[in-house]
Amino acid sequence: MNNQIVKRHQRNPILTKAHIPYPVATVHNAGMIKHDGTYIMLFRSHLGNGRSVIGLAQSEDGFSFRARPEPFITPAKEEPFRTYEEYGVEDPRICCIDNEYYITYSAYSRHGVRVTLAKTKDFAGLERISLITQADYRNVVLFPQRFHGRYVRLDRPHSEISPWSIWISYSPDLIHWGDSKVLIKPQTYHWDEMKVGPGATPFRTENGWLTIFHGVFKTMSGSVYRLGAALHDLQDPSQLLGVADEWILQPEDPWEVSGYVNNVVFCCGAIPESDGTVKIYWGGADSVMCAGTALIGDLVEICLSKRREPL
Ligand code: BMA
Repeated sequence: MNNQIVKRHQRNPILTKAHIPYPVATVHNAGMIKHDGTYIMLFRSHLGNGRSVIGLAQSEDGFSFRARPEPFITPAKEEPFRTYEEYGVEDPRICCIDNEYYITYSAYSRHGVRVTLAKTKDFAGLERISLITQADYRNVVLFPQRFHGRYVRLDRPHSEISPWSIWISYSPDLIHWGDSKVLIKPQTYHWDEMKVGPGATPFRTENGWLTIFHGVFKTMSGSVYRLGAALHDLQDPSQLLGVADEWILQPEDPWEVSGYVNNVVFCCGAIPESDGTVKIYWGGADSVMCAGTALIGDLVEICLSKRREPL
């Protein structure tokens, strides 16, 4: 069964508001990276006013996390970021390029949602670089290497004519982006028929770049967020080798089914290990952080053997 590709960790949820040393209503949608052998988790929390900040927790084994006493990213006080982060910062992704950690996160304001790019060398401080999208973009994930000298990202613009789809764009400097092309669209009467969006930072496998994305299906009792997988060509990530027709994870545990937003599993980070497994992290019901493990080979296999049309 496809829902067994990802084995849930026995101590889920692995991080909740009870573990956070400052007052928060939720802990979810965390970006992940391994830094000097330590697992770093940048997690989103709703504050009591309904707006979000980003905290940092760390772990030696990838499952037991300890949160820092203060949030790591709060809305900027300096322009131009202050205007666009007024309503909060959400859903970070982390990507290591040339020994620097780049963080992309949603910046909410009265002008819509944009994406801020920031960087750090060691997770001590943070330097904001630029707002790298206009409004109505979310879920920017960077590839951890350049292709023919250019940086590459996946993102998710939204328009009424082409709702919530996954696109690819290129940049010489991480700031100016272009040559955009649509890669994956929601499929009618399918588990992702309402929206798709990039999830975890892509990771390299022998067979291609593996991406984990979310797909949304609208029901009579609200929308259901599930996770899917896609495989991109190693040399040219705009070429899809396969998009798995079936989801790899859906809300099933009580803390995924019911919470701040019911029926949500939402992934912003995965960490491939040298033993052929990948640790996958997801927010459950926009309330708690969960983790699981999959065999990278199984994810590749489902992308190649059970394909659906990307567009
Ligand atoms: C999306 C985003 C995510 C959230 C999801 C489910 O649109 O807001 O941050 O996890 O909805 O509520």
